[in-house]
Amino acid sequence: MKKRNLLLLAVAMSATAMAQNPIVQTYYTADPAPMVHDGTVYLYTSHDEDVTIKNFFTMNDWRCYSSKDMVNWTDHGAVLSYTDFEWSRGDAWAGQCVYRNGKYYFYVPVNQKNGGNAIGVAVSDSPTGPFKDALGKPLLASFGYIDPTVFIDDDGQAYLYWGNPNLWYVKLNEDMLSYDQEVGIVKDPLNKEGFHVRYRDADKRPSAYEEAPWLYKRNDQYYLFYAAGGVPEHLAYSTSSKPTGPWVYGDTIMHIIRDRGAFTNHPGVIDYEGKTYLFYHNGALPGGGGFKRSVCVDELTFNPDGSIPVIPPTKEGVQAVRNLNPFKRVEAETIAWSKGLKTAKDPQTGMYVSQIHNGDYLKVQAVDFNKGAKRFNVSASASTQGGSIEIRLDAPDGQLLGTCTIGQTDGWKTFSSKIQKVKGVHDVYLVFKGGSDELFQLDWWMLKK
Ligand code: FUB
Repeated sequence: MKKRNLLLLAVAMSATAMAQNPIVQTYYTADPAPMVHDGTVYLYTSHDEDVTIKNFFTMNDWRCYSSKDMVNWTDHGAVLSYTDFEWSRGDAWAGQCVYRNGKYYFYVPVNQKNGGNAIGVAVSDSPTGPFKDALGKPLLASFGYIDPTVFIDDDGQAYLYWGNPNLWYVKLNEDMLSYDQEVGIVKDPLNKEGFHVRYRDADKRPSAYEEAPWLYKRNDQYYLFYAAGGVPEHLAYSTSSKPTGPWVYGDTIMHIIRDRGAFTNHPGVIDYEGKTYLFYHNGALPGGGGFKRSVCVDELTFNPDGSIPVIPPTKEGVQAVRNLNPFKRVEAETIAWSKGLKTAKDPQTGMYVSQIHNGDYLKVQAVDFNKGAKRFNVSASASTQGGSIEIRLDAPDGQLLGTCTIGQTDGWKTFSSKIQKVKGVHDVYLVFKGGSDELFQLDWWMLKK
């Protein structure tokens, strides 16, 4: 191979090794709604099905992921579906889950059986479900009632914003299942002072506001993030001294994503471990696009006056905020990056990694080997042919620490293999080898000293 080709190959390989966005590769995910609770980031997403029907959003359920380090995301699977609302016929679009008084409230837009838009609320005792329809009927229902977002202020008052093409809010009651009837449903005027002007105004809407509101507070200032445009959408923000406005237009925070974007975008903003993060979506996974989107995350910073500089969407994503301890069981579905894999759930094992074929791999980032490990243990199930796992450092073709052979099994079984001793913090790649069929499934792995 010529020197120039070798150089290009090296650049391509390091770009693959570095990629962190989109943060989920096993499914198409969209409409991120992050929630920080008890030191963990829970990321709720909508889910674009692999097969798009009638060239339109094909969305049936909402998925949940969690992370303590912002780079390795544990897949909790689909935690709520439109079928959990007996009165719904589909369109599981952008929702948000919030915690209050020991319960988790998941606000979601769906289509009613009679065809109209509606916002439902499901409740659970756990952030990862199961969630159940709390009311047995919509909380709110009318045309354009989509994209609910809930913000609980420091005084305990909760606000639910939503809507496209209008922007509405209600003040939720303490029960989170009803709203202040005296205040009622308030429609924002969406004037140009608050939401700027449209630069593609074929649809004659009053301002650049499109959809996907997200309310956030910093230093007594309220920020409303939203998708603006129209289509293709960019992300913008407005500010106010009150959670109910009047809003003052801020600026664009993310331009239209031209390189492998989607025609929509959708913001979700959190503070975690001293930094602020913007979750959004693009169309960057293989086969991706407007109806096959993928959630990404990048850091959001503030200027000294509280304004927000434009955030360029990156492939590299964000840095790990802490290292991962591999001497405790690591769920196989805790993944920083993967190729060719899916996840699945069964009642006995919970979530596991599935669809493993020769050449597929998964990466776990910032793994702290400490003073070194002697063995790699893994729980696998191989009713088909089995295969092997290469444990490699820092790249899919990086230093080989060991190879764990997975024989045929009748159910889940723990396999173990010796590995070379390395110290310090590394990215770990589990690279799967074997024949041409599906090899095995993985439940968890861990290192032994
Ligand atoms: O995911 C379906 C719709 O696309 C959402 O409700 C909007 O926010 C846009 O992302």
